[in-house]
Amino acid sequence: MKMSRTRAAVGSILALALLASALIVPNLATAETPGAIPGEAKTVIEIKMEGKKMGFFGPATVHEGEELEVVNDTMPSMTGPHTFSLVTKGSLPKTPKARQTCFTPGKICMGIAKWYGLKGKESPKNPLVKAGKEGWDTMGTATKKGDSYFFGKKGESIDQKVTAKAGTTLYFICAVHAFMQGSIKVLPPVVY
Ligand SMILES: [Cu+2]
Repeated sequence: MKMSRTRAAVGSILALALLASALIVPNLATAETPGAIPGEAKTVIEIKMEGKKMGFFGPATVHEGEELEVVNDTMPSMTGPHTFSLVTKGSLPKTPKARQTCFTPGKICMGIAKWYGLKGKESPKNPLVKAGKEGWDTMGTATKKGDSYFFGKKGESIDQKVTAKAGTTLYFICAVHAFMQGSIKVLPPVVY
């Protein structure tokens, strides 16, 4: 009697273990980056004020396949909204004059508004513009869509995988504040 009860207990533990693995395996199978454990590593870029300087603050590098989160820590009623928009290096306005005229026809800030299907500085209905593959990978120009997110609220964040190839440097800008610019270099994927 005692023996059979133990066997039954072992059997049910095995059944639970099998059930647990059945529940876990499909998640691993759908992971986009083989070798990377989803949720294991996350890189964060913050939109915030440091003293009087408003900008993007984050690390210089991120690994291919890693989650890259961008979070807005500013108050839109004070600063206005922001975008985190991937753009080609050549699209970035470099001089004060180029930044002042960024939101004019043919320039990148107005170009980003057009990615959203907007004519002016109104807020988009859908905050996310997807270009190329899923995740952060495509840098746009004044005439070609790139990946972008529009932040209309404090505390709002967007979290996507970096799908750009290792060796790429992703450049980004805020279409509302052309002086908000940055870049992050994509390193080879981490193998766990
Ligand atoms: Cu901004």
